[in-house]
Amino acid sequence: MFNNLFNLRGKTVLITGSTRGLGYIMAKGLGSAGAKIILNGRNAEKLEESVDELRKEGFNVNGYAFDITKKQEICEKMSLIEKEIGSIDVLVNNAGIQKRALLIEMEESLWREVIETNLTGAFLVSQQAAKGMIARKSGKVINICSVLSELGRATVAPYAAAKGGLKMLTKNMAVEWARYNIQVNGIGPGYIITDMTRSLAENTKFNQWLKNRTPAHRWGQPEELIGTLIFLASQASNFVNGQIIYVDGGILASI
Ligand code: GCO
Repeated sequence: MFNNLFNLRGKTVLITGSTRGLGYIMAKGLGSAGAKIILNGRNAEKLEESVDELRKEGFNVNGYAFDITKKQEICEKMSLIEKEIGSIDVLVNNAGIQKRALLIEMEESLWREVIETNLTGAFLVSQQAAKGMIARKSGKVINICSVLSELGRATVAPYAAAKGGLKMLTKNMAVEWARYNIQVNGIGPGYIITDMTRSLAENTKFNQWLKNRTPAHRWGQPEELIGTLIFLASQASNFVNGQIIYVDGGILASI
């Protein structure tokens, strides 16, 4: 009765920002559960290299290059995906950037770029994907939030504001789309070793502070997000709506 709960065979999953980093590893995780993978990135050449790598590892994978902040590109490419590959069953809004500066001296362009990419991009891609999911009365949307959806840290205000907004966008998508059998949830990673955080991990002072601030007293590994991701992408979460699951080594449990 329960042996297919986490099985993604026959499901098509689009992960935005998956040419490398967390998105790439999440694509492999979902592929390992049987999903047909669609990678996304802005750079078509780098995307093709990532598609080739995963194909060599035996994954069923395709790549579609588009900028998640440009509605026209999103509409064109997602229509192409539905035509060439089929319906998108699961959307993972992972694409995001990090640009650090103190608020008092921050350029408006930096603020707008981070908000546009990390928050507005998720709205635009989800809006397009939801059209098909609503028509089919089935779908999953997983928004990659952050512990910074809940906490602030000096120099990352636009990132935290965007991830806080993404948490609330997750809840609003869930409220509006649950009636169409679309489950919208989020994952909130703690401090995980990725391209985005490597400079922090290599900074002795920050590294020691982070380990002391994390009850597990260590950084997380990208692979440690995969179990939660497969849960939220599978039928095991069919009655879970508007939840953010924090995979953070206990940071949010601790003062
Ligand atoms: C930072 C980090 C964080 C992490 C992650 C934590 O500067 O504090 O880049 O933003 O990337 O989001 O969940």
